[in-house]
Amino acid sequence: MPGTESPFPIDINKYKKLKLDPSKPQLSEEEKATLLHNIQLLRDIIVLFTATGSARGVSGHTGGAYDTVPEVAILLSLFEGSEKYLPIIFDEAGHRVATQYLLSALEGSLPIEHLLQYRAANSKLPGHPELGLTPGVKFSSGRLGHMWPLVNGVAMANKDKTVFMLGSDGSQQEGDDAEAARLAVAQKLNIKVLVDDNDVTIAGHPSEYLKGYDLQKTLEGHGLKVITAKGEDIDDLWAAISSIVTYDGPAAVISKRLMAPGIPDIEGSSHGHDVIPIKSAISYFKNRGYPESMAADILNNIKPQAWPYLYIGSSKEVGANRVVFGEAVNKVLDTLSKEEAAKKVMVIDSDLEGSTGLKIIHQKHPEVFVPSGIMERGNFSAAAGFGFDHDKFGVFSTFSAFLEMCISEITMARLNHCNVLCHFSHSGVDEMADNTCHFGVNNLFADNGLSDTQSWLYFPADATQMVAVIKRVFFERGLRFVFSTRSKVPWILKEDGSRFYDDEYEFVPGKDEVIGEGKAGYVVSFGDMLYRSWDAVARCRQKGLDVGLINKPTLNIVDEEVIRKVGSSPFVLVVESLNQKTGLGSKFGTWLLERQLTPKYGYIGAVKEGCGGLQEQIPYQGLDPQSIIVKIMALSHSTPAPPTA
Ligand SMILES: Cc1ncc(C[n+]2csc(CCOP(=O)(O)OP(=O)(O)O)c2C)c(N)n1
Repeated sequence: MPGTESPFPIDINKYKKLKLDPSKPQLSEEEKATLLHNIQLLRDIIVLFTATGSARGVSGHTGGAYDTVPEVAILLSLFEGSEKYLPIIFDEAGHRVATQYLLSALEGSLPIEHLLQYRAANSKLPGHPELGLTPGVKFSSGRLGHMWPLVNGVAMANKDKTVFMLGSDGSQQEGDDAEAARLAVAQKLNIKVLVDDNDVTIAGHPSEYLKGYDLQKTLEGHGLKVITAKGEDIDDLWAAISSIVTYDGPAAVISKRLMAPGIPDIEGSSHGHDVIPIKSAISYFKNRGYPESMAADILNNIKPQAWPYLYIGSSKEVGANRVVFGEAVNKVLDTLSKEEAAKKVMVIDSDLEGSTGLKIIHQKHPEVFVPSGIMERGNFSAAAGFGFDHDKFGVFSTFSAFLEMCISEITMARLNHCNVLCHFSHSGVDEMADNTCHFGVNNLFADNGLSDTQSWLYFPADATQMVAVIKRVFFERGLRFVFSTRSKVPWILKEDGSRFYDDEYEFVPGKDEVIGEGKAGYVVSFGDMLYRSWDAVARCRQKGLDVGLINKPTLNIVDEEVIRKVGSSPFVLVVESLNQKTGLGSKFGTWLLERQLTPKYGYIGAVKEGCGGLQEQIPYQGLDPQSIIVKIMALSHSTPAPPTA
């Protein structure tokens, strides 16, 4: 039976339990053979089930989890041999979640067949481990640099145990890891960090983009005992791990290896960071001596799921606003000479240039571009410092989820009157297979200045509006935040079918835009929710309910004229994919009331942990057009509650 209905074709029961004693730093021949057998078996399983993420078009990560299998096999053998270890394999690189799903299957918490649903919507196998969601998963991880500090506390609470954490050369770039190392040393915590130093992250090789970064020196400098080992030499790796396990105090093994060793197409390359392509997985298994049909029957029979829906009021073509950001910046830079551009502008990346649109700036305007590490706080502040000069402008970009990390730096940049243009992509929840830890839903946290300062938060609704926003605000002073989604968005259309935002359109900061007038009430929306709201509004109108729609591309500034217009209508509904607790809807009601405007009021946004998958996330949060219509109907039909005595 092909596809995901197939029985899992690799027998997990061939895993052989093994006990290892760290007081013996040399493996016997038998121990070595068993370890190598287990490593190969577990690696094959990881390759097969992560490749289903490729097949169903939901991406994923193969190489990192595959890399750390030798460390995992050794840790399982230590846990088998003694109770003095906390039997959780914490991992600071949550994208290596395949390891945790595999461990769940090994301990019997998940049926192995279920792993073929890797990253499928509602499978409970999302892109990062989420505690409480997946049977057998023992912690949440996914934001780099966030795990070691927490594991320190776990070690403090379990003083009689040795606590392990898998590390990575990407995650170790985060400043929090340095703080965690210092605390572990100061408190003599019995914590052991096993770092996969494969010299690969998303955007390239740390040895090239972050010269001087040296894990051995860094961790030794903090005071840990550190051993660098050959990760693919099991004798060397065991000698190193046994040595740090018998040492009393914080210690690390740095495993040097190529990314995805032994997987021909992706070995040593950044492509190994992502999910393995189907073709490479099939040839990997062929090389490994499996019949070709084994992987092919499964992988070739999984198809990406399409959700055809004909939206009213937006184009069939879609644009990737997160990429358009970079194109729009290039258009501005094209107007300057290279020398002028280099003097005036600095664009800094945090290992996500391919995802947040900076790559095309890197390619076309290398004179302004600084590739940097996974160090969002430091990189943001560097951009701010560049823009400390009144006539210079820093540009910073990462995912919206990590805006939460930079709040304090944003405050200090504001107090230093810096000029920074920030692009936070992957806002909201749409198509976020990476799931909850990657949701970018607290964007309004960026508006954290007092009332006597101003920041500007912009969320363009389509690609033409994105270009217009950047053109207008690029050389404005102060802190400017521009948001985009992971998903593409269509162009907003007028009722006559022409584009609402055309090449003549000029963006005005702080101005709300009336997409459609209405007498029955207004929906206020922005970004990726505007076209969905426009569809919902159009369908209400077809049923005779004359609803209007407002685009609010500047999230945090009140447009007095428009708020009076919508506030004088029977109802206002704010629709967004940001956090319902902290988004526009949580403010708009106050803005109405303080102007003595009292329409019926409702607001909807993201309300719960994600369901994984892509298009499924929006309806799961109750944000699809049908759900918007239900909310519109409820507001337009409900009568005000009678006043209480
Ligand atoms: C705080 C934070 N910043 C950025 C990311 C996005 N991101 C996920 S994995 C990754 C690169 C990780 O490299 P590494 O940990 O060495 O993993 P490997 O490439 O070896 O799998 C980045 C930048 C993230 N998850 N968390």
